Amino acid sequence: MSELVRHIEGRFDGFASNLSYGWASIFEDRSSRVVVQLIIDGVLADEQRADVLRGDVLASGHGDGRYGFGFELPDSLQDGKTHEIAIRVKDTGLDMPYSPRFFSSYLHVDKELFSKNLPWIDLDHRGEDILRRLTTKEISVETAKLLAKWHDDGYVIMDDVIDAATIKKINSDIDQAVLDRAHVLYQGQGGITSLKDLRPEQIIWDHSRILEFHSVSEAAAEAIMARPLIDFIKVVLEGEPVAMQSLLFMKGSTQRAHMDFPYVHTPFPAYLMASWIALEDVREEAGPLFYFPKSHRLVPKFDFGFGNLLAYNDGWHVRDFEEYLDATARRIGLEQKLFMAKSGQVLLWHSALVHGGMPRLGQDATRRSLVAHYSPRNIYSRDRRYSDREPLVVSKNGGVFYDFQGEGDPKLRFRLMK
Ligand SMILES: O=C(O)CCC(=O)C(=O)O
Ligand SMILES: [Fe+2]
Repeated sequence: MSELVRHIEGRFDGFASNLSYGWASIFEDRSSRVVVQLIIDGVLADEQRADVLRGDVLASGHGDGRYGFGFELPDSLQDGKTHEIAIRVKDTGLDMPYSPRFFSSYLHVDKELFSKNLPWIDLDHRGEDILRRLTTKEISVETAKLLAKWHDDGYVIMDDVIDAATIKKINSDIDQAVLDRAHVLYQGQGGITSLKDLRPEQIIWDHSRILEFHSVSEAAAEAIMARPLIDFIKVVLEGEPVAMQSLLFMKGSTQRAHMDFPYVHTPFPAYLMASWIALEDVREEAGPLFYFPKSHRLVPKFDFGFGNLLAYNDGWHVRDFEEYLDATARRIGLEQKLFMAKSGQVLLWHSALVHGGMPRLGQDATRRSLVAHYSPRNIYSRDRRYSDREPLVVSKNGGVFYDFQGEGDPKLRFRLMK
């Protein structure tokens, strides 16, 4: 038959839900049907005759219009990674127009999945568990107290875990990065760019942040990987912690009430924690961090649509989420607390703790802080920025982070490059 094939008409239209669909027909032989193949990440996965009636194809004058195909994509593609999907004509071995396309599965975590996958400390019987670990000397009295607080309130505050010299060095690294306009990721209103590509007047600290500063500043890495933080995270999450990202704020975020897990995606959202490290004393006019103790347990999770607790787009439902959280926390009667931190103090919070940044009273008031998110490495085994590659793992103090700027060259790590 291959000699007969002159022109294949049609296209790979795209995805509808988990179906990849399109149509294919032989221009010279409208009565024939074409066999098409589904190729996933370069590997033949399925084939079928393209013979489904497509009204639009018929209407546009192509034979009897029975040239449609639709492949169901396997569930294994729902893994949070991006997959290359091509449709190939079997006889010619040629890919259809608009191949390949890229299929990005959305992680879907519903209420049941969330509540069935809780770390031990979130379970009801935690009291006995803490006691048992204390008796077997697995944990110290100090850690037991922190764990009880974590279970009840969804946060802990740690003093004296990051020394003044480290904080001072982070601050001078920041000043130098800004002065030199080093290659440091800057996320502002217009998306993510590098400080080095901005003119000084374009660098503003309202509603903006620096990303992954721990990859270029060893002091920042030292802080987010401080031994007492990593030790505590390890006990809570029962695994080797990976610091998956860091955010550096120069001013109060003024971010409205939210939980972090809908935005920082992992398949097991309860296995996610954040640290907030004060890089200077927080003053009231700078818009302190606020949080609602116990909200991680007592505020029912918000449905972003189709039962998914994870958010995928900015927009109206994010506003609804924020309003819902604020209203619900208050309706339940939860107390709102402010973190009037001293430089070097750390607040760790549960991924479902409701928190945000208070409005700034003084527009110029700074409030430097460093935020990091952690997950167990066995759950978060790939760098979210390069999910198709083995991550570049840097070990520190019993935890790891995935290096960014080094890109395989450790000599470039912890350097502010222009
Ligand atoms: O520092 C703040 O105001 C809030 C930061 C925050 O919510 C976050 O980074 O997740
Ligand atoms: Fe947050």
